[in-house]
Parts: sequence; structure tokens; C-alpha cells
Amino acid sequence: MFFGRKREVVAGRVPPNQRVTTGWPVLHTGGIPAYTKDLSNWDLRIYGQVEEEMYLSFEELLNLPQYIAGNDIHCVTGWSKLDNEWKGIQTLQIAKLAGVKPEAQFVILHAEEGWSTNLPLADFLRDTSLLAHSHNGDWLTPEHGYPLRAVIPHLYFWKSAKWVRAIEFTVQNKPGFWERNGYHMYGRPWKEERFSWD
Ligand SMILES: Nc1nc2c(c(=O)[nH]1)N[C@H]1C(S)=C(S)[C@@H](COP(=O)(O)O)O[C@H]1N2
Ligand SMILES: [Mo]
Repeated sequence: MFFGRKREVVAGRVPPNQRVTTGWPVLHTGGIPAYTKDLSNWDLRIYGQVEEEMYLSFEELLNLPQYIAGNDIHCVTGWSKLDNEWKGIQTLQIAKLAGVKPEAQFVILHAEEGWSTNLPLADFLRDTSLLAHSHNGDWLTPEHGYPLRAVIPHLYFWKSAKWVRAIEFTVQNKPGFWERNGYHMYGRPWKEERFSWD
């Protein structure tokens, strides 16, 4: 009966037309940034509709309250990876620190090489959204986003920008890289919002 129960539990966690994978595929466009262990030249810029624009160093991020999240991720290409454990900083903390202006409605996550993705502010502010530096107890590997990536588990995984370098709060929604190339502006896996025409 354990098998039956387990299947049921997993079934309730996997959105339509997704398959569970036990590996961890690597998906991105462009190159993998060659960061070293020394992150003294790295920073995270917070700007746009905020009271205080700022540049946070990696050390400053590690000195903010650290948050551990367990979640499932769902890639629009059809794989889901269950039971991830991430460690990092809640995006909510970043918003509090910078003071988001009432005009802000959307967030653009900017990564290396000009890659970006967009999401509504309310989704960025969910207490399950984070900026992660570690996965399952280890620092992120270069191909998965070292030193810092977004994890927005309730949206398709393309919204979880790897190698994130800036967070922009905006009045208007602006399509990011994949959103300009046919992907959905919102991207909720349970609604199968895969493409712009879905
Ligand atoms: N900077 C950047 N982040 C990115 C992407 C990208 O091309 N560039 N691809 C997205 C897509 S489409 C997916 S499915 C996930 C894949 O993350 P992973 O390689 O850690 O599985 O990263 C997302 N974040
Ligand atoms: Mo993806």
C-alpha cells in the first residue's frame, strides 16, 4: 500500500503534462559565467521603484537572515524535480531592505549577458520566493547559477534566473528574454501557461 500512497502524493504535486526527473537538467541560453571563489567584484543591484537603490555584496547577502526552503520545480520543457532544498535570502527581505514604492507592480530579474525575466511583484513577494546560493547542502555549481540564482518555485522554472545580478522594480510589465520569444508573461505550471498564446 505504501507504493500506492506514494504515487498519490507525488501525483498531487506534479502539474499537467510534466514528468518527474531524478537528475537535474541544465538549461540556459548563452555561456556559463566564469566566477571564481573570490566574489569581491560581484554585486547585486537593486533599483527602479524603490526608496533606496543599492548594491549588495555577496558578503552582505550572507549576513542577511538565511532561509531554507523545500520545494518542487517545474520546467516548461516538461521535467519536474521534486524535493529541492535551497538556502538563501527571501526575496521579501530584499524588497523590505530597499523599500518598494507603491507604484511598483512588476519585477524584472536581470542576469549576466543581458538575460532577463519578468514577474508580478506579488509573486516576487511570496514568502516561498528566494535568491538561493545553495542547493541540497552545497553551494550552487556554475551551471546551476553560482553564485546566486532566483528560485520562484510556483512559476515555471525559466522565471528562476540563474547568475542574477540586478533586480528592477517597475510600474509596467516588460517581457524578458523568453517572454519576448514566445513564452508566457506569467507562467503558472498548474494553469499550463507555457506560451504567449496559452
Ligand atoms: N540567466 C539565465 N537564467 C536562466 C536561464 C537562462 O537562459 N539564463 N534559463 C531558465 C530556464 S529556461 C530554466 S528551465 C532554468 C534551468 O535551471 P537549471 O539549469 O539549474 O536546471 O533556468 C532558468 N534561468
Ligand atoms: Mo526552461
